[in-house]
Amino acid sequence: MTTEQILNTYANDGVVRIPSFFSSEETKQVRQEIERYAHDIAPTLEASEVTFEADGKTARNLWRMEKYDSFFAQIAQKPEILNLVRELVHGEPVLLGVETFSKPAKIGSGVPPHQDNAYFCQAPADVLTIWIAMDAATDGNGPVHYARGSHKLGMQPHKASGVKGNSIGLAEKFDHSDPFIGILNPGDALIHHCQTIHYSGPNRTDFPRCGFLLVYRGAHTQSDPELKVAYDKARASV
Ligand SMILES: O=C(O)CCC(=O)C(=O)O
Repeated sequence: MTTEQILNTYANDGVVRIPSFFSSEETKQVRQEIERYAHDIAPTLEASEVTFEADGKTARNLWRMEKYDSFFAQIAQKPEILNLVRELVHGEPVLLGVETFSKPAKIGSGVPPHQDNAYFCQAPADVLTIWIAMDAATDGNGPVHYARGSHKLGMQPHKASGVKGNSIGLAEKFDHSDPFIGILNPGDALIHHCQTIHYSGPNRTDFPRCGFLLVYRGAHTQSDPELKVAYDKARASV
């Protein structure tokens, strides 16, 4: 895929799939490093840095991994990644976080429909997520679903969701008529805009569906007071 094709699809759809974003060797290495982190580092961290599934012991999300481990700090600074992100966020990339949405086999929980900028609260909305498949994301194991083009709607109201790891979700119904489903092979990536509505179902299969995420903003974006107020209100709502 050329950079121009990536930029055009991202601009039109608010999400773009990039095959083989990581090679199979890189994917294997990152998967091993995630396992090492979950085993050796996560247990030493404050509760806010890991969200567990309902079993109370399997990680659903590892948050801010770049703060605690140099492997994850470094991988987010790879020049070829930054060069692409620079074009997409219209400015110098600033890392917002390295994280996982691990969706383990059998117990992986769903993610309610949301726009990431309801959490990030940045303006202008030059913020994106690179979601890299560590496992195959199939129809059955809870792939990410997107409402294609929904980044053009602007920010929608959110409310408390009751979901651990995704405290808020869309307050109202949204248009499902043009879905984009993130079916991926290991190493493939999705890049989504921070206003693109997305969600995923639970994983009841025997196959894990781990996503490894790199989140960036352009250096020119700023925290938006109105979005912060909306975030606080959404979190406090029932
Ligand atoms: O991995 C998932 O199922 C959801 C990911 C997500 O919500 C995100 O990338 O913001």
